[in-house]
Amino acid sequence: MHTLKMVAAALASVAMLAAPALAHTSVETANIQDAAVLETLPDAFSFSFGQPVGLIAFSIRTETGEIIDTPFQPPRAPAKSFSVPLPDLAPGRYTLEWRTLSKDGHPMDGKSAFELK
Ligand SMILES: [Cu+2]
Repeated sequence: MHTLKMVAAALASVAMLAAPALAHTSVETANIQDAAVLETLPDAFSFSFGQPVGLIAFSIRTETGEIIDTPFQPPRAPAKSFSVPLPDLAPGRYTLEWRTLSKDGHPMDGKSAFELK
């Protein structure tokens, strides 16, 4: 699978370049904050970073650890903001998980857990 190959490549690059995380950028804005309790799920998860990053993986995990399939294809081009369409979800607890690639080639994982009422 394409995404897995890219993640494997990213992991390999981390092993080779175990450098300090100085050039890294983190999430600046997100329309679903970590630990949010939502009455209504937005159509998309929109989030942005301080600098352009590559978004190389995105998934939605249920409380029991299952991955919910989405048609999302990570874009190839680096960008400062992303909008990932969300599927209809039943009430419950979920975690959005993503992996970005910073300019210096290091992958960074992020996540945002939320409860949908
Ligand atoms: Cu780095």
